[in-house]
Amino acid sequence: MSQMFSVVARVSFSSALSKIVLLVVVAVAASVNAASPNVIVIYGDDIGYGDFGCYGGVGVDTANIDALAASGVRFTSAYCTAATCTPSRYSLLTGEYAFRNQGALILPGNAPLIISTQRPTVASFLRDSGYATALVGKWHLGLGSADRPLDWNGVIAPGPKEVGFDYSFNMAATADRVPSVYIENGRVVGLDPSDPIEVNYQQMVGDEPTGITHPELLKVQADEQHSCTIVNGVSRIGYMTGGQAARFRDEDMADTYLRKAITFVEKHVEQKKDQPFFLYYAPNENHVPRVIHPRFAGSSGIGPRGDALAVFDWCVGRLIEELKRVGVYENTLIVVTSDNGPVLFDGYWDGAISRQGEHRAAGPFRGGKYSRWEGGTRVPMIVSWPERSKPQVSDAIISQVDLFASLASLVGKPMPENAGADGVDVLSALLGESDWGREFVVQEALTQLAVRKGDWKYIPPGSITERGGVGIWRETSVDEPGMLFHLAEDPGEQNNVAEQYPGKLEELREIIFDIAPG
Ligand code: NG6
Ligand code: CA
Repeated sequence: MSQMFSVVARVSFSSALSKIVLLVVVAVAASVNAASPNVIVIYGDDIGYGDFGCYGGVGVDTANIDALAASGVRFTSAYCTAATCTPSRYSLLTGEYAFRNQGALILPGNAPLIISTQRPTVASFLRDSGYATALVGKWHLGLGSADRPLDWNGVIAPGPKEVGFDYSFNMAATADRVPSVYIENGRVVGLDPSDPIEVNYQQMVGDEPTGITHPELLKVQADEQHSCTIVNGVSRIGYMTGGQAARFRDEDMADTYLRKAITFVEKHVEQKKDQPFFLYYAPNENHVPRVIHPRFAGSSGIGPRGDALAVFDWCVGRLIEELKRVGVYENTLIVVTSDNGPVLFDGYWDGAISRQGEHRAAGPFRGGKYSRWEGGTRVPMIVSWPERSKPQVSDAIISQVDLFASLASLVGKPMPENAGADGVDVLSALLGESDWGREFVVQEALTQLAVRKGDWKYIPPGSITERGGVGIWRETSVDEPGMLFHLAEDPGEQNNVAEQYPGKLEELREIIFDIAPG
């Protein structure tokens, strides 16, 4: 155990025979319980409630995830905190609802870090509790500080390391945003110093082709927002120049992240078998652009979006195989979930809508990414710890914001005082030891809120934004006093019963008011 410290006590005493100097070496284990498992959070991107076979998904083979679900706990009422990436990731790592941080909006690739380095995160907490910690995959929580421009050619900090990750291999934001490079421990991988990177979201830098000027160079056509600099035949959001040798190939991204995740586990176990690890593994699948490696292209019956899900499933399976091979699978708690609900068309013409067939990405729920309908934040979530899990399907209401408090409970330590306080310890639900999670959960979409309590869901006045089809945004206005749904009878949120149950509406309205006044 790395964080063991030795107390060497020199106790001298005399006896009838001689003076004996006794060295008493007392090894005191640090705070981690001997039994503390490794923890791996596999955070899918834009994967909907209905996308995996075990949640009813059709046309895609997700056998590895389905098997994990069968041996662990599969949740039917698990929520990410928001219907987009940055706020959900913020909450998962900090234990704080993202609406409390005004910077927790979909970030451009050159945004500064939005997590204060003073704030404990799941990663820093586990690190301080004796875990080795690693991030592999999508970051999208900003890099660098707000008071000076980030130099992509130097040390990129503060970032993952400063909020608790010993090791990091990540992209800055999303695959559809520049800079299209990997960053390992705060440095762009494979950067040639004579070809420095420059990034700009306001205006063009350099003279490289864009989706607008050179559509003939594109592998996949894109809408205007996604038509800036072309990297690897894909036009992106934002402009970049330089860093040619460092640019990633979308087709290889899943393999690259998987290899880094596996290498981290392998090396760690080889060198420090007794120290537990925390791996936050955030693949790109199935965020746009869905540019699939040839060996998976066409592997699903529903086009590149399904192929991306198959890739995700394959990565989960490979990682599990590796955990088994190095002998740590049994004592590893694995969480598989998603950062927001599904979206079919999200800027690139990849056939996700026309080819979906019978597949319903949000399952029985209405809406998806960006929206306050259930489909925006109710996500698949599977928790498996072979040594401990009581396999079952659980209807407990839980939120990803609860992860921090639950892991604190797992390692038997109190939450740090200045940690996010919105989480509830739902460890026993995560392990299948209880079917109770939390009483209510707040859902956010593009800064507007909703709340679910028991079977009821309340959507305050405002609007609901959705992708309505290829190139179409749909906006639903929610008038006073808001909308009320009974989710058990009406999971698809079709019948607004606000008028029939004014008392219930008031009860839920007050929850929102108390938790987010104004
Ligand atoms: C949106 C992008 C979308 C996607 C999303 C972030 C436009 C029109 N759309 O702004 O393509 O990148 O941001 O997705 O620019 S998320 O999963 O990281 O939140
Ligand atoms: Ca996402």
